[in-house]
Amino acid sequence: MTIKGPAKEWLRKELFEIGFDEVLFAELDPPIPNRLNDWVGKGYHADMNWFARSLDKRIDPKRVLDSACSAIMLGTNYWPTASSAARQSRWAKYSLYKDYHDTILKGLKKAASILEASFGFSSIDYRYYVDTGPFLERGWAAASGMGWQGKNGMLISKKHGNWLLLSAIIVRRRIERDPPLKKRLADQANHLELGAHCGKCERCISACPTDAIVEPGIVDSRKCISYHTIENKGVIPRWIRPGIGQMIFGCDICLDVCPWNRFANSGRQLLLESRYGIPDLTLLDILNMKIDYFWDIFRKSPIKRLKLKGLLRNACVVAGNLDSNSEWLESLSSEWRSPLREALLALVSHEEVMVRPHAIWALFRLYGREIGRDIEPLLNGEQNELAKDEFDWWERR
Ligand code: B12
Ligand code: SF4
Ligand code: SF4
Repeated sequence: MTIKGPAKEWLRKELFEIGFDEVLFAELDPPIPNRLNDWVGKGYHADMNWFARSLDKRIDPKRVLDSACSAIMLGTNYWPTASSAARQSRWAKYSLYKDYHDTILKGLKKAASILEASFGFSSIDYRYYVDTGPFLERGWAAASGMGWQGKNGMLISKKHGNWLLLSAIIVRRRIERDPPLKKRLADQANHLELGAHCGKCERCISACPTDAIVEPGIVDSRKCISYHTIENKGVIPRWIRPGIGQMIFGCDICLDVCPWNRFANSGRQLLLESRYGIPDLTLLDILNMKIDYFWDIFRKSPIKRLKLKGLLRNACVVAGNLDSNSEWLESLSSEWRSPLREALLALVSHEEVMVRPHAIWALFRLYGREIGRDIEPLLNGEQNELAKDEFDWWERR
C-alpha cells in the first residue's frame, strides 16, 4: 500500500525530529535520464575506479535493492554557526565536523527503526546511504524537490543554499512523491535540468581556479581541487598545484560564491558534531606532524582518510603557494622562513615516497634555484623516480 497523505506527513515530521533538516520523497521509476556513462566515458571520474565499477547500480537503484520503488531523501544543513571555526576557507567546511558519515548514520538507523516499528518494514525492505553507496544522491534529491543541481553540480536548496549533506533511504514500499521544484517539469518528474534556477549566473564556473567545471553542472574530477586533495592517493600533477592555493583539504570555492547562499542560515546541527582544534593548526604544525599526533587530532574527522602522508603532501603544495595574502597565520616573515625551510627539507627524505616530490616542488617555488644545493645531497642514493624527476625538472628550467 502506498504511503501517502497523513501517514506520509507523519513520517516526514518524525524524520525531521531525528535531526534531518530536509525530508522529501522521490519515486524511483521510470528509469532516469542521466549522463553517468558519458561522465565516466570521458574520464571525468579520474582514478575513482570504485565509481566506474558500480555504474550499473548507480544508474538503476533496483540493482541495489530489487523492487525498490521510492527513496526518502534527507538533507542535513552544515552551514557553520556565526562563532564556528568552520567559517574559513582552508579546510572544506564539512571536514571541520566529526565525520558526517558516522553522525548522520546514527540518524539513518533511527529512521530505519521508525520504518520498522510504524510501517511494518523488515530489514530487507530498505537500504540507507550517506555517501556510502552506489546511489545518485544529488539527482534523486533534485527529483524529490529538495532543490536543483546548480551549474557547480551541487544540489542547491532555496532554504539552505549549497550547504546540505545528503543521505537516502531506498525502500520497497511506494511513498507518494513530492513534486520537483520546477513546476513546468513536474509532468516529467525525473527529467531535471542542470542549473534550473541559476538563470544567467555563471559565478561558480568563473571562480573555479582550475577550470574544473567543464560545462554547466559537470565537473571533471581530474581538474578538481577537491578530488586532488581528498581522493587522489598519489602524486598531485604539477600543473594543478598552483591552482590549489591555500586549500589543504577539499574545496568550497564554487559553493562559497553562489548567490543562493544568502538565504542560508545555520541548521540545528542535531546530526553533526563540531570538532575543535583543526583550524588552529599552523602550516608548520602540519609539516612537522608525526603519526601519533595525526591520529590524535584527526581520528574522528573525515580528514583521517587522507592519512598522514596525504596531509603532508597537501601541506607541501599549500606551502609552495604561500604568498603575502595567505590565509594561513604565518606569512613569509623572517621568523618562520627558516623553520619552514627546515621542515620542507626534512620532508625531501620522508619515509613516504609520495611526500618527497611535493616537498621539492615547494622548496623550489619558495626559495628559487639556490635551494637545489641543499636538496641535492638529500637525493644521494634516492631510488625514487618521482623525487628525482621533480628535482631534474626544476634544474632544467
Ligand atoms: C564522486 C563524488 C565527488 C567527486 C566528483 C564530483 C562530481 N561533481 O561528480 C569529487 C571528489 C570531485 C567530489 C567533490 C565534492 N563533493 Co562529492 N561526491 C561524490 C559522490 C560520491 C558521487 C557523485 C556522482 O555521482 N558524480 C557523478 C556525476 C556525473 O553525478 P552528479 O554530480 O550526481 O550529477 C548527475 C546526476 O545527478 C544526473 N542527473 C541529472 N538529472 C537527474 C535526475 C535523476 C532523477 C537522477 C537520479 C540523476 C540525474 O546528471 C548529473 C550530471 O551528470 C557523491 C555522493 C553520492 N553517492 O552521490 C558525493 C557528493 C556529491 N559530494 C558532496 C560534496 C559536499 C562535495 C564537495 C563540496 C566536497 C568539498 N568541499 O571538497 C566537492 C564539490 C565538487 C563539485 N562542485 O561537485 C555532497 C554534495 C551535497 C550537495 N548538496 O550537493 C555529496 C552528495 C555527498 C553527500 N552525501 O552529501 N565529490
Ligand atoms: S570544488 Fe573547487 S576545484 Fe572543484 S569545481 Fe568547485 S571550485 Fe572548482
Ligand atoms: S553560482 Fe550561479 S551558476 Fe553557480 S550554482 Fe550558484 S546560481 Fe548557479
